[in-house]
Amino acid sequence: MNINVILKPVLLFAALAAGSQVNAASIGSYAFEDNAVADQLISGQGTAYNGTSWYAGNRDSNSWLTYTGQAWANTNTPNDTTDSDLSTSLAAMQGAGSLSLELDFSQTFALNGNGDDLAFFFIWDQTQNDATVSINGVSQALTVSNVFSTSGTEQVANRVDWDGSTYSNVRLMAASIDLSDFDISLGETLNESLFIDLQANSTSPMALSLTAALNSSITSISPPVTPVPLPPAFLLLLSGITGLGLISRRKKK
Ligand SMILES: [Ca+2]
Repeated sequence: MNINVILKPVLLFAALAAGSQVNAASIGSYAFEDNAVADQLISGQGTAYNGTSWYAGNRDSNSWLTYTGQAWANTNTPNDTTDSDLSTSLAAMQGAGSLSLELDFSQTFALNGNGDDLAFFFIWDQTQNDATVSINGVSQALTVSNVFSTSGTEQVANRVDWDGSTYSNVRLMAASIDLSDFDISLGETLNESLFIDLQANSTSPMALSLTAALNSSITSISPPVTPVPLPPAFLLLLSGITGLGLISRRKKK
């Protein structure tokens, strides 16, 4: 049992509730600012399960439905992947098709710093499942592995409610990416949402519980703007306008 992971969701939530106060947080060997959690689910496509309820996302209508046991009904956007709690998640289930989630950060900007920049945390065994991240029009399959502390202790998720039971020591896995692989320059912030596609190829749910920016900035940093040379046609037009001006001035005389 790992106390760090048990306490971490509580500590994260406390920092988020405090607002502007920014402190360092960590999950195993992954370190990030407390407010650097993707806290917005912009849209979703496909069927999701959170251990208790089923949801269906429709990106075109930017809406979510939930299953009442008899029919699908409108619902608010589920927040299981956008809270700061590792024990809650949205999952793609075997046979239910792929689940695509569009995520964003509202309190910070993910920054392309040195090394990996974004970490995705999953619960349950993901060794047979697939996840693909798309940013800036570039897609990359995630390589997911167990999470360890800096001293080498394997981390787990606790208090996971699933199918009517509460589980401890649930396998915690993570994958990280470098924004340089997505055509984002070093020192540049991510100024758009990111997409993650989840596919369960096994009976183990492909369950995303939390996304963190390992490098972040409270202000948007754009790459330096290089001057655009004027096209030759525009220069010709400009000289034509100047010429007309000269003619009209001559006519007035
Ligand atoms: Ca990087």
